[in-house]
Amino acid sequence: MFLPRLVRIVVTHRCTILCRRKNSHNPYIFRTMSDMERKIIVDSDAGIDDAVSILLALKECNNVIALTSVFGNTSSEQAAVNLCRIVGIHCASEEMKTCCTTKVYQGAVHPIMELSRPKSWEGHGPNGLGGSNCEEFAKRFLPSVEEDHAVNAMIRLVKTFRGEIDLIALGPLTNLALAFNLYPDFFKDLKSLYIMGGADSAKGNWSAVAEYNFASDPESAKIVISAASASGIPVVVVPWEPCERSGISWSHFDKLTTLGTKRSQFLKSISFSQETLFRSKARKFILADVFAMMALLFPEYVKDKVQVHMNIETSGDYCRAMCVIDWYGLNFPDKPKVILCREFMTSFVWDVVETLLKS
Ligand SMILES: [Ca+2]
Repeated sequence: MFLPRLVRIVVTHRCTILCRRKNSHNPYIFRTMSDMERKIIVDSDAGIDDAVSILLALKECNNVIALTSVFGNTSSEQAAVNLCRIVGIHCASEEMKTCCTTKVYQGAVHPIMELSRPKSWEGHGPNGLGGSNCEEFAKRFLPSVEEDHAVNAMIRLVKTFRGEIDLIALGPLTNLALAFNLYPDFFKDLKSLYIMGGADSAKGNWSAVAEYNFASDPESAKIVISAASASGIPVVVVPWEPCERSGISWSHFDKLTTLGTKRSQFLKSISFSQETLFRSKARKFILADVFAMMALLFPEYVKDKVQVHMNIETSGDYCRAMCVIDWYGLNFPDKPKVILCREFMTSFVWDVVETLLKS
C-alpha cells in the first residue's frame, strides 16, 4: 500500500536523503529532508484542534516560521496568547534548552465587512483552549507576541521566501484576504495554500449550509478562494464533512488523554468544554483542523480528493457563506479549481495523533 509513495520519492528525486523518523507511527512512511525542512506559516484561531495541529507541525517540521492569530474560536488577542502557549508546550515536551524559533504574530480582530467578531462556539471554552491557561505545561517556555502585525509579517515572509512557503489556514480567512488586498502577488508567491473550511455537501455546522470558518467572514473566504485558485498554486481545501465523519469515540479520547505525557495531559486539559458538551450526548470527539494539517504533512493519508471549481455565496436569506461547487464542470469549466479533500484514511490519521501525544 505504501510502496508507491516510496517509489515516487525515489523516482522524482525530491531529496537525496531519506530519513526514517524515530518512533514513527508507521515504519513504511519515510520522511525526506525536504519534508522536514519545508517552511510553514500557520494562520489560526487557536482552538483545541488548532492546538493539536500546530503541535503536530512543530513536531514534524523544523521550519514552522510563523504562527499568526485571527479571531474565531476566541479573540485575535487571546488567540495570539494561546499560540505562544502552544509553542511553549512543544518546547517543554521536547525538553529543549531554549524555546524554538517560531514567531507568533497577532492578526485581524474582526471580519472585513463586520465591525464585531462573530460568536465563538462554546466547545472551545472561554479562551479557545477550554478555559485552561496551560501554564503548568508551558511555564518554562512562553514566547512573546511580536510587535509586527500578522498581515505585515506574512507579506514580509512571503516576499523573503518567494515560492517556498506552505501556508495553512485553520480559522476565518481574514488575514489572508487582507494580505492579498495589500500585496496582490501574495498567493502567487506561496508554494501552496491549505485551508480547513467550507462544507462540500452544504452540511453547515454554523448556519444550515455554512461551516464556521467561512461563515465567520464570507467575504474573505470568497476573496481567498477566488484569488488563490487563480494564482496557479495548489489550493487544498479540507471541508467540514470528512472531519466530522472521522471523529472518534470517547473511549478512544480517554486512551489519547491518559498517555502520561505533557501533550496528552494538555489535550485533556483543553478539551474540557467539548467533553462537557458532547460526551453526554454521545457525539464524537472531533479535531477538524488536524485533517487539514494531515493533508499538508501526510498527503498519502488523503483517500479521496477531487479538483473542482468552488465559489462562496455572500448573499441570500439562507445561503450566505455556502460553498457553491461545480461538481460536473458544467457551469465554470474553464475557471480555476481547488483540490477538495473528501475522505481520509482515518485510522492512520489518529495513529499519527496518538504517536504525537505519546512523545
Ligand atoms: Ca481553527
